[in-house]
Amino acid sequence: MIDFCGLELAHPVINGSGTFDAIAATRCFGDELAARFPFAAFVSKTITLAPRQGNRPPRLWETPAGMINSIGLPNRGLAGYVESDLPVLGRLGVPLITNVMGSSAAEFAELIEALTDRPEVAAFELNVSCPNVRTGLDIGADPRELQLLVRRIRPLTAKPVIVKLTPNCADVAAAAVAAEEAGADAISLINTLRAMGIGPDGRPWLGERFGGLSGPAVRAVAVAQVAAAAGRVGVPIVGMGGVSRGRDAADLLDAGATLVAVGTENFRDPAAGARVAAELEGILPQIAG
Ligand code: RRO
Repeated sequence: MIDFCGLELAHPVINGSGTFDAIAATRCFGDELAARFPFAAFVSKTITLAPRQGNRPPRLWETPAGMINSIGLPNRGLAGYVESDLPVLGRLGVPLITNVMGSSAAEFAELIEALTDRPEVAAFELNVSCPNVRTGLDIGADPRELQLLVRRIRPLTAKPVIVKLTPNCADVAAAAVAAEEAGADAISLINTLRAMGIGPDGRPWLGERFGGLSGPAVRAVAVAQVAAAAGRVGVPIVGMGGVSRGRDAADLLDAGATLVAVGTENFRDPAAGARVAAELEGILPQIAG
């Protein structure tokens, strides 16, 4: 068992927000999913106060060893999450980490206040790093703004608050320090790297032109940023970015992470979380428990 901010986890592998549709998987596999759930905790996809349709298509572009997404936060909004998603996500058999995003500190606060007493929610992850929408984008890139946000949110819940940092900033370690000083219980990184794909006609392929790059292409960036953050903060770190094998997870743990999240690989192999955890146990038996 691993203690992560007071949550007891069976192993150190969780999912990256928005990369595993546990609701669709429950529809397909029913109770069997919870019996063989691939992650030690489940991070829900980002929710916002109001429902959102997401970005205009195309939303995905494949690169060598990576993927650029410009999904744009489609979600049912807070009310839809509480009514439709929470009853399902609360029965996965692992702690639920709810990922939230607002375009202002007040919006983040409203989301946390509405959800903090829900028994299904074990912890929160603040998405201050989505490179695909205009509002709220730069909070995570500016340590002072990030600190103001986390200071505002911290007193609103007794549950752990994880701050998911953006790699698209001058100094990720400074952002990590700001989050820790403001009371974050943990940080997670990296979100996707701002990127653009040019289509066969010579124009940007994605409907919103820019997107976020993930997958093995970003793995070395993730290792470097986790190491930089780990050198400056004492709170636990959830490391992610291009993890597709146990070896990749071990590298992030060696760089200073406490947990590792699998993201893009889940689209290729929905059982990747369990596989990476099993491979990791062969590499670092003392950690993978
Ligand atoms: O929805 C998205 O397009 C998105 C989000 Br919220 C995020 O945090 N990271 C990303 O790559 N895409």
